[in-house]
Amino acid sequence: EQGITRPKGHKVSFHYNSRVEDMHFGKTHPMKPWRLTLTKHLVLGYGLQYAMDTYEAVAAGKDQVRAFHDPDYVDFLAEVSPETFPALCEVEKYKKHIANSPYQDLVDLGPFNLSTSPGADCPVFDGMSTYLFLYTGATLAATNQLVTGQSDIALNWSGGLHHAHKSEASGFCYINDIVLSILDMLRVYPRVLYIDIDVHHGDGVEEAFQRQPRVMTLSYHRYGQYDDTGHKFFPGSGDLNSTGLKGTIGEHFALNVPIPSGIDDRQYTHLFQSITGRALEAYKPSAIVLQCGADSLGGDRLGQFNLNIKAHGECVAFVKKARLPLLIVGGGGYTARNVARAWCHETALASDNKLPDRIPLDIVPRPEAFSRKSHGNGLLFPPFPRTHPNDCKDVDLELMIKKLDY
Ligand code: V1P
Ligand code: CA
Ligand code: ZN
Repeated sequence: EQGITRPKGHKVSFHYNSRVEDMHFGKTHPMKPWRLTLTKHLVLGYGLQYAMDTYEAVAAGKDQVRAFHDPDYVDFLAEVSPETFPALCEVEKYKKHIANSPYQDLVDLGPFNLSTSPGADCPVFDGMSTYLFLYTGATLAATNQLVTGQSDIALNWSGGLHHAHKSEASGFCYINDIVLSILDMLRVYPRVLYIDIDVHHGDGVEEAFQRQPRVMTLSYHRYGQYDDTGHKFFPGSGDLNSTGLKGTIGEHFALNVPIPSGIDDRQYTHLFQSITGRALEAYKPSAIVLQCGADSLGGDRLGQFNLNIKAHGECVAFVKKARLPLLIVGGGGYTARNVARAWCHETALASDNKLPDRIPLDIVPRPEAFSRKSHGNGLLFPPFPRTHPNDCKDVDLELMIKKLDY
């Protein structure tokens, strides 16, 4: 494509398998793999494939997933489907994994926090095994590119499922591809910095490495009351004082930036650059994993921040400036047309390309997704409508920056 060039001085690889697009979590479920289809359409429409090495992902093996997850959980995930779920629930070795959940009344839960009820966060759906092992395979292939020195930046927009626990699915996440990636990185790199700009707390990754000084986790997230229902914003963890497991050598190697709703571009960029800059300086990581959840954008169906795509992308540009091996993964993002815009823009940033703002509607297969009258057809179109009042006070943010600088 005209104007698209390969970056000088570094190599970028893009890892993906279109089969993840066929998945449906359920009619009312906010997680839509369709956002990955739209992202692919934009990336290809702009011609960014000419700037990177593109790899078709293959499924991760069960043995690879067992590096973090409970072997029973891995067996269950490999076999589960809406058809096999009832019988699997009766298998003795899985019965001990039926947890006491505060949401027990709301949905009929099976083992590992999985459920076939509509409305469950982690439903069992058709083809889910294929989907889980594919997004994980893509992240592991991307990681392999980095640790072998074949890529300097590796991208997997279908990964970044930061809530999954060792033997439990949580918040739309089943396999924690990030934890598996970092475990592979630790064979090669002395220290890994994990940065998470999804609007939700990266609790699964933090928990996995809470005793581990060789991994520093840094999550920026909405924290506090969800609305007037009395519920907390999911998952409810990640306050300023959670800094790693006390009494272990991992203490002080977790950082959390809890943020009230409605934060704007200026405030977020200042927070992000101050705290991330300081973490880089103090921790001196050998490699970085950046989770780019796009639910921190304004107008997201679940998120409560007011970021524009430009500010979201500036986080990627800032981290890239560290010139360290960098894995970039996706995560949340529930207003599909905006997720696709952000991740396409960030693919361009990773490969040193500046895209024309006019989306090539004549080339993308679904131009109607990007040509809404109300939103215009630009890539970084002007500010999202402010859907949440800004509850962030500059003085409080400044205090937070100070407190985190220990
Ligand atoms: O708030 C909850 C729990 C489940 N409820 C009973 C309380 N769950 C959230 C989960 C959000 C997960 C975010 C994942 C990620 O960080 C990474 C991929 O982005 C939730 C919400 C919400 N508004 O927070 N679940 C749902 N909405 C939901 C809605 C409809 C159907 C199924 C789930
Ligand atoms: Ca986060
Ligand atoms: Zn999220």
